[in-house]
Amino acid sequence: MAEETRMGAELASQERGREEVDPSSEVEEGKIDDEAVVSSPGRRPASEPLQPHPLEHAWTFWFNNPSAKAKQAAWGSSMRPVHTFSTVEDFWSLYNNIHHPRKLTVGVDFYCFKDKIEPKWEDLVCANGGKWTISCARGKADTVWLYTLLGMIGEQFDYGDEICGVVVNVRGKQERIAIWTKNASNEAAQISIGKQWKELLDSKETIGFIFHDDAKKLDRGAKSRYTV
Ligand code: MGP
Repeated sequence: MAEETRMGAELASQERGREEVDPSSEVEEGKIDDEAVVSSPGRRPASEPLQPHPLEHAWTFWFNNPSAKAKQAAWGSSMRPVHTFSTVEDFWSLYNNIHHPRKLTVGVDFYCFKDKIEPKWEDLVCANGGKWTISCARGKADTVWLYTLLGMIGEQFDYGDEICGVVVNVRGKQERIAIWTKNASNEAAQISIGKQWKELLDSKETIGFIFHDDAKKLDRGAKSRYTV
């Protein structure tokens, strides 16, 4: 199995492990559960230590604090790296202990970026990049956030090397999720990422790609250069 697919499968299987057990699927009292007594060849003997599953990249969660943001002079001066992880297991233990977008305060920006890439236009890796954005109504972005994280850290994108990270901007009426990429002018790579993101989310919505250069110059007047 290709490494990306294997990691994706591991992430997904751990996600399924979080789902609640359906009581109707439990074995009837008095019946023998074949699954429980027949040893599966892939099953780890209890004596073997559990090996963590390394991700292709290390990733860092960043948090931009809204109360400090209101007072700050320069944008991003309240932005802080929170945690870095590099295994499937560490991802889940962090994810299960951090607030999901629905629970975050209005004004917060929460990021998951490849380690050593700062989520700023000024970062040298981001400087010539851009972003694809999906908007959700307030409180509705949790699934998009999780599936995007899983697709990204599980290396499900053909142009995964192009990806810097993902951000959720929590605002009064909406939550915006954006994937930041490195080379905005590489149209084929951006289109592929946009299309694969929509497939991953099973989304029919048209989404746009904005160059950071345009956002810097035109702010909210920046127009999408690509759409899928
Ligand atoms: P935003 O928070 O991405 O947009 O950028 P939003 O949510 O529409 O605006 P908000 O006012 O509700 O937060 C808002 C502004 O932050 C931009 O217009 C820039 O002035 C600044 N800004 C955003 N980013 C991502 C950067 C950045 O990477 N570098 C710098 N220097 N400023 C940024």
